[in-house]
Amino acid sequence: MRTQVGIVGAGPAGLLLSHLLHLHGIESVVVESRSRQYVEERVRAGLLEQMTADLLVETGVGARLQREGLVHHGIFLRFGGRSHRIDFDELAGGHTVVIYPQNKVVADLFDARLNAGGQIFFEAQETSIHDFAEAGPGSSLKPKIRFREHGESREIVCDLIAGCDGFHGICRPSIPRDRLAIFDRIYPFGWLGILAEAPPSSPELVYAYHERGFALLSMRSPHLGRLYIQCAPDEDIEKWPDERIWAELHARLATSDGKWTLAEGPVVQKGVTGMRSFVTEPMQCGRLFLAGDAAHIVPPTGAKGLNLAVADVRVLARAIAEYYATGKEGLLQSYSRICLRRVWKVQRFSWWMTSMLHLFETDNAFDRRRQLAELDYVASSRAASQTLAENYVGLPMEWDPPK
Ligand code: RFL
Ligand code: PHB
Repeated sequence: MRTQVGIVGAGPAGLLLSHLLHLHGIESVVVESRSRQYVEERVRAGLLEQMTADLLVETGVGARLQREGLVHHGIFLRFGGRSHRIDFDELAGGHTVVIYPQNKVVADLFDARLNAGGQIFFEAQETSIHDFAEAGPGSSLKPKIRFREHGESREIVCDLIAGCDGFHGICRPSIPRDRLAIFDRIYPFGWLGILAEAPPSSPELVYAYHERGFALLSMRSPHLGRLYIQCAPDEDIEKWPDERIWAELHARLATSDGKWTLAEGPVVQKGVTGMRSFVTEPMQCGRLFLAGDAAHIVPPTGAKGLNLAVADVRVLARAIAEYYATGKEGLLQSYSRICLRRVWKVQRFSWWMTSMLHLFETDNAFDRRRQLAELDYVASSRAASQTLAENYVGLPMEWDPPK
């Protein structure tokens, strides 16, 4: 079959791109290796920058987000047994963040695409992409996506391919190795995360630095808590019965006045996530454009992965729309450079939050004192807390490639 844009991956990046292109009158087909139910139930991110939430609302897929999203005006840093609030109203020009689960974002986008007649192939197997490197101006070759659906071979011929298939997808590895540079860092720890049927014990997120390791209190709704503790990168979840997880959360999140308590509830989901920073340069090759986790990964401490995927797609949709409207390649050719400018700033922020808040096994007593001094500085200096706040709520979009 033929279409204008072939999209690999029905995560937030792929689905939002398909939706934005549709609003520009551009046709796309999405190829996804998992079932709709699997993608909709996958527990992932929970925090949207205001710009991300606004885009969903402005493009008509934000009705449930407006009803159910929890707007937060600050976060707490907890260290030395005390809490320090970072106030976004005061420090970030009134920008906020919204708690709304990624799986609901994805479900809302599925509804929008399928109601508009969009085509999504689920449970595609053996997906591969072809002829993208050679396609483009002056070439008669067209990029192709091939896969098997219920045992039958299929081929999608398109003008452009968007590689939105996440970190473990096939698009990035299909680019000839000598046309990419990879930058990465793997952290010597992971996060053990739980979803608990318990009301959140704090109205806003709590990021805790503790000598036993980092802990984070987040939430999904007024009845559902999402909590994380720093653990070994290859931690065996079997060694963590619920009681042990709660005991560790109590210890790491405790305040020294003993006044704060953590509400417990049945654990309905748990898992371990590794942590890495990763960037591919450039994010495009011929007629293939990578977006979201396919191109870059951040450690979750800054809550940026999904937001960065949305920022990429915003640029890509505009570049593709300009290409079809005018035939000009300019914005398409600048796609990677425009995105990477933001990607690297967000990488820096995510690395900084991660290194300030986690225990590194190679660190000594000096490093612990230095981390505490840094937290104290962030909590007590307006300039430093403003730096955290403006990055956390989301940096403004910049459309010019870096000089
Ligand atoms: P996704 O979501 O991984 O989607 C990729 C899709 O591609 C499919 N796929 C394929 N399809 C066809 N053929 C193949 N060969 C394929 N291979 C893969 C996959 O099935 C999938 O459906 O990437 P995308 O769209 O770029 O979205 C990125 C986000 O999912 C990710 O960055 C965030 O979840 C990161 N993240 C957070 N981001 C935030 O902005 N705020 C947060 O609060 C936040 N918290 C988190 C997070 C990620 C976490 N984990 C589990 C890594 C918390 C955690 C614990
Ligand atoms: C989440 O709610 O899953 C979450 C929130 C903030 C983070 C990371 C994850 O920094």
